[in-house]
Amino acid sequence: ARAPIFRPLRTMEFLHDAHAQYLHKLEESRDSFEQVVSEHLRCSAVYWAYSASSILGADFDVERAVEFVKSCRNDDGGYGGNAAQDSHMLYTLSAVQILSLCDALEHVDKDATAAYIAGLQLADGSFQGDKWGEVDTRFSYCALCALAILGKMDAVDVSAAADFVGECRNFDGGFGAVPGAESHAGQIFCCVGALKIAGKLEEHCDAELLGWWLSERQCDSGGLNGRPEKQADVCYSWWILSSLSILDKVDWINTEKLQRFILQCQDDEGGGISDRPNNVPDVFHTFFGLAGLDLLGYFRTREDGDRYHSINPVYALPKDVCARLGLQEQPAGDVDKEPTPEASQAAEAAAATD
Ligand code: GRG
Repeated sequence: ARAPIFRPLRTMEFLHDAHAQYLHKLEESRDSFEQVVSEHLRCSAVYWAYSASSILGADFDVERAVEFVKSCRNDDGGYGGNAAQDSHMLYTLSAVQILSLCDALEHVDKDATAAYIAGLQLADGSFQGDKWGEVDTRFSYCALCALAILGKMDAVDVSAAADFVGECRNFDGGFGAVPGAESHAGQIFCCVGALKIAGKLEEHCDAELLGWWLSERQCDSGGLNGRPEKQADVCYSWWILSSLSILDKVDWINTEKLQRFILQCQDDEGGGISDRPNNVPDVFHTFFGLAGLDLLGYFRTREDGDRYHSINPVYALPKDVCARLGLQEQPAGDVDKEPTPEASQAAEAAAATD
């Protein structure tokens, strides 16, 4: 008999132990295909793996993580994606996040790292990713998030940073990478997060219109896409749910359908979560799938709910780590409540003007 083209529908059980083992194996198998192709961004991969482990309440090798981050540090105060690589804003945030997870921020020279970040801010408030000059709202988020964690927000012009992010807002309520660029869910997370950290969310964001745009991203499969007419992908469970969570509008999507979609993306053989059902898992989607389930309140409904660590939607770090750092707690978001009549009306009005 011929092998079936598609595997039967995967289990709806949450595979805690398989995921913990998958993440543990990643730590051990440095020469696997996945590890080799992600060598250049290893600092971020380590952040995804360790924050995923934290959500699961699984152990990771703190000493090894700290040594690795130290090896990525450059004399300019920034961090590269791996040892002997140029500094970049993306990896500087990942480095600071890993050290936060390890409770080892004393290994950062806070003044030097803040100066590196401040040196990448331009006169219009935007941030370059590195000395080569690309500007993108991802880097605005990375800059403000890292500085908030380090307690060094005063190193940059926060108000100008927020004004630049505001310039990237579009007619549909979403945000893009630069002024005039298409709205994209990944950039929206960065912009909403940056504005929240800057304390300027209300000034630069139309929460009702953006809530409508974000909730329109749910596809028939229950998964979320990153912009109209694109495929659903587990990573948007994070980029969109974190934004909805900051706006306190998680209940504007069908949370049960999204939960089912994420559970279907689990690999029931080797653990880990993939972008779509039946695809190969990777560490990026494993972290964002677990973080998405957490923001949906899924772990709180489980009998073993106490072992999980809830994630903060702004700083993308466990809430207990944020509390330890004195970072502001975000509203939990009541995922069971119905949208208020005012919220539904506003969303309908916004849809009518599209
Ligand atoms: C600490 C969580 C955290 C993030 C740091 C790097 C960063 C800040 C944010 C990245 C935000 C972003 C732009 C995410 C999108 C990533 C992604 C899946 C891009 C794919 O884009 P396309 O055009 O995919 O290939 P679509 O889904 O539009 O077809």
